Amino acid sequence: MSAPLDRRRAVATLLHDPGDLLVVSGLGSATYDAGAAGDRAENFYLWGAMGGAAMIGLGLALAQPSRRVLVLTGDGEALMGLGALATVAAQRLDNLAIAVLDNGRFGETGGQLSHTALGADLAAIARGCGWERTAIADDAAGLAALAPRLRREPVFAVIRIAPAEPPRFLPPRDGAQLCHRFRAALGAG
Ligand SMILES: Cc1ncc(C[n+]2csc(CCOP(=O)(O)OP(=O)(O)O)c2C)c(N)n1
Ligand SMILES: [Mg+2]
Repeated sequence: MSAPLDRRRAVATLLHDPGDLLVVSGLGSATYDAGAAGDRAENFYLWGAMGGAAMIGLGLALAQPSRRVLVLTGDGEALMGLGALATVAAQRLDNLAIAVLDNGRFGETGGQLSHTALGADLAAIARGCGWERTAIADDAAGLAALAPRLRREPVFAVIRIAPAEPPRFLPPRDGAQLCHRFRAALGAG
């Protein structure tokens, strides 16, 4: 059996050479991972709004149909906004993908077991919500195959990562600044 995926390395793989990919990262660890992979204006970090990452990604993908959007978030964050999966699927967008970093834990708040460690299957839930394309990556080969799909397909992916927490990497936290530079990167002034 291969080693469980390290979250920092996994996200570095997903966000390698990102081009103009728009990234919405869920609060806490997913945001640290996205920042550690390389802070950029096209990253919209959520420092709160738990449960809202998929819906923010949806709004962005609707508003920017010519851009690709990747929502990168945690299992706990995704579990808090499950209804969003049905709403996103119903829109049948081509330019939005969701990747859930699933450690089976609420890592940020002390590592309490999440529902995915207790029987909930997010990929199956997404399929039940109408997502036609779902994927699970739990090793390096699976991740390497998934990475390009996240840039070109409307896929909901679960990436099973080890529960270990790397040191926090804190990208910018000023919401107004993040908003302005993101808008500027979109050419929205
Ligand atoms: C509404 C709300 N409830 C709870 C929290 C506290 N909280 C912050 S991050 C987090 C857990 C996030 O878990 P997950 O998305 O799986 O991230 P990871 O395990 O990668 O840290 C919790 C419970 C919060 N910030 N907002
Ligand atoms: Mg988690």
